[in-house]
Amino acid sequence: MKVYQTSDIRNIALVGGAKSGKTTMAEAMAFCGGLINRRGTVDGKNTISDYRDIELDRKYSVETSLMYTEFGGKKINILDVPGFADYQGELAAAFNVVEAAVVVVNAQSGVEVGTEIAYRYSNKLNTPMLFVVNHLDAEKANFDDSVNQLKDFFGNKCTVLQFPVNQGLGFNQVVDIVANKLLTFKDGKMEMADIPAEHAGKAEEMRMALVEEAAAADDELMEKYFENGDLTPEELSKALRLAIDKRDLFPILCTSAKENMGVGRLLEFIGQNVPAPNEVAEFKKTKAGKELKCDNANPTVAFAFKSSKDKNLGEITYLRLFDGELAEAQDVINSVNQSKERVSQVLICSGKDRQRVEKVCAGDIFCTIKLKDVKINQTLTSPKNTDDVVEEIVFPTPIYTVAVKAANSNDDEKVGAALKDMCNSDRSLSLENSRELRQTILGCQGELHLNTVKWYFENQYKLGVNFTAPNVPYRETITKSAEAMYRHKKQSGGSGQFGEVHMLIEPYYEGMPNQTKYPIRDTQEYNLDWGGKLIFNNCIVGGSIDARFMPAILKGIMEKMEQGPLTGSYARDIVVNIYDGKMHPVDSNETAFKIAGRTAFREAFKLAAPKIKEPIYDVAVTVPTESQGGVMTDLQGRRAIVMGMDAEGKYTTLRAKAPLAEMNRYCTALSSLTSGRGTFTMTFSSYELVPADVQQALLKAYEEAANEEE
Ligand SMILES: Nc1nc2c(ncn2[C@@H]2O[C@H](COP(=O)(O)OP(=O)(O)OP(=O)(O)O)[C@@H](O)[C@H]2O)c(=O)[nH]1
Ligand SMILES: [Mg+2]
Repeated sequence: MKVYQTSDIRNIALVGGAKSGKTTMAEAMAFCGGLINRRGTVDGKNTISDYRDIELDRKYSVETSLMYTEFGGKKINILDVPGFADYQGELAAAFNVVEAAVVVVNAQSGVEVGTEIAYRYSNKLNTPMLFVVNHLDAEKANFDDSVNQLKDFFGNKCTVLQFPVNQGLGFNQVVDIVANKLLTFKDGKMEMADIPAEHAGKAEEMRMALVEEAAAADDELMEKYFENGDLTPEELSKALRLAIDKRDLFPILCTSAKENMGVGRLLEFIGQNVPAPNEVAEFKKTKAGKELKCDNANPTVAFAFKSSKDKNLGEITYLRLFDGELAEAQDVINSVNQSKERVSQVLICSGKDRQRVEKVCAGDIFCTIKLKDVKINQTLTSPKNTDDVVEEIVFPTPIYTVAVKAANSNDDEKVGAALKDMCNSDRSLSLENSRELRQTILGCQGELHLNTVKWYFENQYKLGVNFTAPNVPYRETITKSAEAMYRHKKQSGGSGQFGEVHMLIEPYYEGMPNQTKYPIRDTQEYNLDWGGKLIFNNCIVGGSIDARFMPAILKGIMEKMEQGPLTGSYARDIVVNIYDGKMHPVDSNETAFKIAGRTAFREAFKLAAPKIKEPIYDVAVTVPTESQGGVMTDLQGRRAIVMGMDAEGKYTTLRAKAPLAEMNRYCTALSSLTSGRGTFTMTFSSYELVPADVQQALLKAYEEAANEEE
């Protein structure tokens, strides 16, 4: 297999709406490059990039596939990224390792959720972008509508470089403004001819507008344009390349991936107008801010952006080489944890097929196997530049959480290992073993993402697993003062136990003066691990309880604070004053005082108008303005209080405070209220008292559960 030089490498990601034709496009690209001599189809389950069992089963992409094609002497690395919004983690990774995103748009539906998400990432990461209006052979294809929507959503940088002559059934011709030709597609071939008179006027007008726009990318070109009133094809090409790279221009091109029309020309366009890895306006940086210039002469910097587990090969690590070369059997250092690694094989991917190469040049994308311990977001370097750590990919934070439990407790360990595996290769999942909730909590991007996890459990790991709503981390507190005493006395057999504790408990609030009706001898303030405070005051006079028993009393109280008297939730924000008690000269010991402290606390708690507090979150929901009303009504139905709203472009962001208990599966509801276009974030705000009816329901549920356990 040939080694491609950096200047001959192009890295692109195929992104965009679900089912817009990315996988079909990737297949046509491989075909155009002569890598395959028959094009597979997604429905025929024989494409290069949708090869995983789950993809064959579902007939859509679930993971990004790495493949390549060769066109005009250039190696074009293609990342075929899944389009469903729930697989955004794949999108985040892909955007970090390519020089341009090719956003595939379905001509029948225009701008979709996936188009908008792709645009957002491109904006955030400053990645150049090309739009390809696909499905032009479909009966309902509407190029003009699609273009208008693109401009409407993403502005006037969206520039038509090709338009179809005969879209819909029978589609086979495109006017190419840059080539200044009519392209006709027939039997997988493309012919070029002069633009017929009926389209020549429009084409020339568009070409001149393009020349003027593109020339603005460079002062020298602008001067030439002013001098001659036009640019030569070479000058135009240079101008385009600069404008695309600087994100001053988003070209719009035309294809039918299914019929392999326009795909060869698209590859040629990419070869000519997407910068090589060493020609970009902005280089990737290390965390320390050093530019990685994709130069073979520099020491190696390879970045792991994806990993997956293969039945036979074990872990496959996908890497992008941001600097230097990398050869087979090269020793490298994982610059994140300083461990030594050997890259025993350098593999070039074409979906599930891999070919060994002796080395890869700066800028290339490849994979390798059998690394000891390299995770996504880690960097491999030469021993001499171990300070180089590539800026990490920021994966989307999970917005949907579920509690996971093995159906059969014998499988607990296996389920735990499978979850860990999945989270290792998909960083948009999260996993937490919550001691407080006594649940394993899996975070994901939505219902479809969760279904994917379920599919793996069922079909790959063959494990029965139950998914339930996560418990809500309630808190318990008191709302008035109360006193209680408890005497713990046991005098059967040998040495007995005796301890008596009297306490006054009061609600704690921020800034309260630390004084009670009893004089305080000693005070201790505890910031509880679960939030809130416990103030523990020793108000004993006359030595009714020895100071040495105070820690035991505190321990007993803490035990009850950890498992509150109402529902077993953590208790918080309480002042405890120990003001009296009794000891026995022989039988008093720590255990006795611990029990007395715990029980007196429980009794006082019950008398102190105890209340349940629930976590309230700051929620920011961004939705298309037309669905704002429905979203607001839904939020209010969730006991949320809307705090304000801001409009920006077509979108409105609603800010609200909402109880966590009501926000379970919110992503699903929001998706259906906004046709998938709404997004939201949630951050913890405070604990607030639950309404009386909610408290009643919680107490009842706790009682029932406790009875069941007995
Ligand atoms: N008529 C027509 N159908 C197409 C075209 N491109 C793709 N399709 C069909 O559209 C469906 C979806 O195509 P895919 O290639 O799987 O789309 P995708 O964008 O990869 O989908 P995801 O990966 O799930 O986001 C398939 O049935 C394709 O045959 C096209 O240009 N014209
Ligand atoms: Mg696909």
